[in-house]
Amino acid sequence: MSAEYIALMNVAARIARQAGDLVYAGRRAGAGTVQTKSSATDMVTEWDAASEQLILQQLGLVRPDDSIIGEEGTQIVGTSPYTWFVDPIDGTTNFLYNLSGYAISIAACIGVEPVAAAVFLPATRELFVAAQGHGAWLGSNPLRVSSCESLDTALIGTGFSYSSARRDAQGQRISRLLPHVRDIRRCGAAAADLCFVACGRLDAYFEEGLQSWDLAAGQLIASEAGAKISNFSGEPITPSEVLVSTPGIHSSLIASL
Ligand code: LIP
Repeated sequence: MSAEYIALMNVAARIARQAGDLVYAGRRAGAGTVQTKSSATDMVTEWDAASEQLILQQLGLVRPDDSIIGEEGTQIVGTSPYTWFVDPIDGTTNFLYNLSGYAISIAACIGVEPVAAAVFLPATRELFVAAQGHGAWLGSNPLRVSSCESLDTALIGTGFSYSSARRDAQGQRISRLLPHVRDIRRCGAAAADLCFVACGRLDAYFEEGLQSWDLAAGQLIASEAGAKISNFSGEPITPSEVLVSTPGIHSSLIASL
């Protein structure tokens, strides 16, 4: 089975880079048509749709029997054990504002458990990959989480909801946490935040109210790099409550959240 996970990882990596090159080139020509989804700040551009179409077409060529679930509406039921979770542009607001923090996130899962993953950051051309049981890499460099052992020196990533009502509670949680950590970063794309924990650029990342396509690939990359993953109470992670950190501060973060 392990050789198959490596092969799936390489499929995800190739397609994530192709989709990333498409949207990066597209953005240089302008954001194109833009629509809103769940709120006035939840945006989708024509490049989100174009990226998902490319990913769908490429997966269909090499993995015709697999299921595919995409953020922009793809729901294909296949006959194989694998389901691909696809975020064609994670960090759409960053993309729209021409900020570098957006990513293409592609994961192959058995059920909801990711077994192969790729996250590509087009603006910095960084490709993060992982295969279950084999580790995680940035390019050809193996990844390991930071060695942070204390919350008061920890750099913590987080994100906020598109719903202003939920942001009120999230802001209050951040104001309680901020005096007890090194600092907070809000990068704007969950997949990138999770990869940043995997490579030690962040010591932890937490967020609530994500979707499976935001989480799946970055979750595997972070866990294969040695991160501890759970919900805010230390129970199994779900997209609605994500807490990923270097092991030395995980229990302190649970107590603080
Ligand atoms: C984004 C997430 C991010 C969250 C944003 C948004 P999208 O996903 O990656 O972590 O804070 O609110 O949900 O909508 O750009 O694919």
